[in-house]
Amino acid sequence: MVYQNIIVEIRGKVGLVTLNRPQALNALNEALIAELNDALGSFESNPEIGCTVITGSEKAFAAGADVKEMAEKTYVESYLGRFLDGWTRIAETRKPVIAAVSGFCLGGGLELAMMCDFIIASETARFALPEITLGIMPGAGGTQRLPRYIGKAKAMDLILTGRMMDAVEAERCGLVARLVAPDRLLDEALAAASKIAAYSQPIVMMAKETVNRAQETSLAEGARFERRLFLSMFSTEDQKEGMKAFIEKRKPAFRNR
Ligand code: DAK
Repeated sequence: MVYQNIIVEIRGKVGLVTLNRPQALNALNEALIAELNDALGSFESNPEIGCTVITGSEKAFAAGADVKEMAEKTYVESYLGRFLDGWTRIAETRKPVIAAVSGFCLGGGLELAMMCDFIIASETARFALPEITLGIMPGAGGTQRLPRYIGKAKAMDLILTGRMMDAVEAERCGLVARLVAPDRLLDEALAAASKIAAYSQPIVMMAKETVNRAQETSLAEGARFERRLFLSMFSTEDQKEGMKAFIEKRKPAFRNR
């Protein structure tokens, strides 16, 4: 696929996607989402890649779904044409994905960032779900994921008022994992991604799957799921290598087996 709305690079074991529609503050149109899905799919099937970073520009991670593309849609046309169906693919990614966010991260842009495994933000980042101002509500998981990240009270505040939250507030309330100076953003995200990608890939993927279970099930069921996957790790060569390397005081050489 030829990419016109994103830039795709491979940095060591890390896949890097830069959203690239500067004329529209990286508004997420159907073409961009299709390209993003294609890139994520190629990283998923590439055994050399262990983690992905999605980033935008200094001014905008993404200012939302493309309002100009949506404005005149009818229900039947959207339903029959499966408009916006492609968005769910991102949350199904099995390898870890980090969102490196600078500038505006609004609407569908924030929903995309929340589908990633964690967000590293620059001090300039600004977050909002402003859909209410357009006569709609969030539709790509925002009403479900935001309360899970930051709790009901603050999620209600943001979704019902549409107000913007700055990066400090976003970190304080748990939306953002790390806050960094603007010129450090990509380096920090790539360093985190490289660190993850150097670990055993199947173990990392199982850890991601297990943490995600915490959002979907009861504590008892989640703990049972964790126990089952934990014990299964003793059937991997990487568990043997990781523990042996610790005892022998050397770095482990994981082989994804
Ligand atoms: N869509 C289309 N174009 C956009 C855009 C957007 N979301 N955001 C900005 N742009 C365009 C502007 O129209 C402008 O284009 P020109 O006029 O130059 O042609 C250009 O980007 C620069 O924007 P501004 O001139 O407005 O720049 P400012 O610095 O003055 O303002 C701003 C920046 C981010 C505050 C402002 O652009 C703004 O408020 N943008 C809209 C933010 C917004 O309302 N976002 C939420 C959109 S609704 C779903 C999946 C996803 C969604 C729903 C369902 N399913 C899977 C079912 C998501 C919905 C949304 O995100």
